[in-house]
Amino acid sequence: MSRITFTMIKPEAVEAGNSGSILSKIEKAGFRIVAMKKTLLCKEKAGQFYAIHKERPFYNDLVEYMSSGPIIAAILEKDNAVLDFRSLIGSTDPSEAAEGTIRAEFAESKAKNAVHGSDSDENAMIECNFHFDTDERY
Ligand code: 3AN
Repeated sequence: MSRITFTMIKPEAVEAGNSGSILSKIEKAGFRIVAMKKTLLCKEKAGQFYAIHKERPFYNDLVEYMSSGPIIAAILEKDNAVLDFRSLIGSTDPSEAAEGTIRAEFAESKAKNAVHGSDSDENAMIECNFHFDTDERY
């Protein structure tokens, strides 16, 4: 089991000024920030990142949304990182997210759901490498 996962704080949460509170929750839950940057994804890059969802009906809206404003991308480290981070963020749909989770507190909707979290060790590696070079990791 890998100790690494990847997250993005999504545009609506950055715009609302919730980045600090979200990062605080992440650190308090025992994750170490290995690499982090605030960046604006162009449509092409957002499209590549979510290529796995290309056939889903919400793909175009998702790409539009994720390129609509700055995001914060980060690599996180902890034992059992992928699963523990999925528990910390809660369900994709915030109305189903458990109390105390990041999405329950900060997500606006299923589309604007505050944070991304990798869904497997394999995808975590792909997503970390998509956003960061190895010399950016401490
Ligand atoms: P999660 O982010 O919980 O892993 P996925 O992988 O199913 O969820 O979806 C990726 C992203 O696509 C979500 N974070 C959300 O922004 C968007 N999304 C997923 N399902 C929907 C939906 N039914 N309508 C609109 N956007 C969606």
